[in-house]
Amino acid sequence: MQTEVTRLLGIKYPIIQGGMAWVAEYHLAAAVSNAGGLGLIGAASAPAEWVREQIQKAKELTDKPFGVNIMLMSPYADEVAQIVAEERVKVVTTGAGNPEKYMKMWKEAGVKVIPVVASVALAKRMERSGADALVAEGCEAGGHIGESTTMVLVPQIADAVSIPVIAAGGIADGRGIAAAFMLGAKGIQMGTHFVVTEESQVHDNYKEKIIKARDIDSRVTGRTTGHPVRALRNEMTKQYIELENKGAGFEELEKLTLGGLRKAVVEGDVVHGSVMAGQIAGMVKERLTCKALIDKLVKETDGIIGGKGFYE
Ligand code: TUI
Repeated sequence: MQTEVTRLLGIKYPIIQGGMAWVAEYHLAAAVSNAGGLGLIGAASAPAEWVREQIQKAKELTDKPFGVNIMLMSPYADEVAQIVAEERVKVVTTGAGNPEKYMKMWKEAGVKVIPVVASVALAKRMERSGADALVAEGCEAGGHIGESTTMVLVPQIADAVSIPVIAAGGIADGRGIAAAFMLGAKGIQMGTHFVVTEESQVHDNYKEKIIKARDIDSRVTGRTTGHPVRALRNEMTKQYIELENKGAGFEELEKLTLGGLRKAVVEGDVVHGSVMAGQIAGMVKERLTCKALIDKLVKETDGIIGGKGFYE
């Protein structure tokens, strides 16, 4: 599965693990990179020194390339951006904003820059600012999302830019990967399936909640506040959506979700916490090691489109 993405990043397979807040720590990132994909450490809203430690620990576990995802709404984004350059991390992905102001610093440090975008407008702007590739993330994804689905976003972005596009949102098996290639992607990013891998350090309750999820168990909160977030339905999403329907304001709603992701991932409170996961949760039925998962994905994808000219 050699594509522009594997060549750009120096990896074996064009499969990237999403930089999920609280979930994507160094054990997971190193396991994905060791299995031939690209592992990411999710900086989320963590302090910069935590991110530096994570990078150093990942370097001890793998000699393969790995990356850091910077959540641009973080109060520590400036410092984390600096650390990524100092530590000569191979790849940075960004989410929930526009990373333009860091681009020059990263390029000078030899860091490959892959912004996550949810619109054609931002995709074009990122290409102009020097991005090496893009992740086009559809609203099937978990966490903070945009408006368009992967099915419509990926081909429009692939047509609008000449840098490689990596599809994300709604992909959990070889069929999804093959479909992404047909839409014009040269690689894919997956989050939810990696949450339940053996190497993932999240609370068992969180993994079980994903494995038990059905097709209809996904909800989006925060559409009224302009911060839509996809999670599995539970008491928190129920109360949130009820309050939204009653016209509650941002501050009241925010109280309900504050610290909610940590509560679910670390403490295992999947009733009142925020169990962010993609719509694809209903398809995730087994816990595998990262290597077994990636090998399975490659085999399935190859079985569908291998030799048809998509990996070039
Ligand atoms: O960033 C994500 N997904 C995330 S971030 C996150 S952390 C969080 N925790 C609690 C509440 C809310 C968030 C959880 N999941 N995905 C990448 C992504 N970026 N999706 C959409 C976007 C995006 C949206 C708007 C990127 C840029 C943008 O506008 C930028 C601009 O200024 O034009």
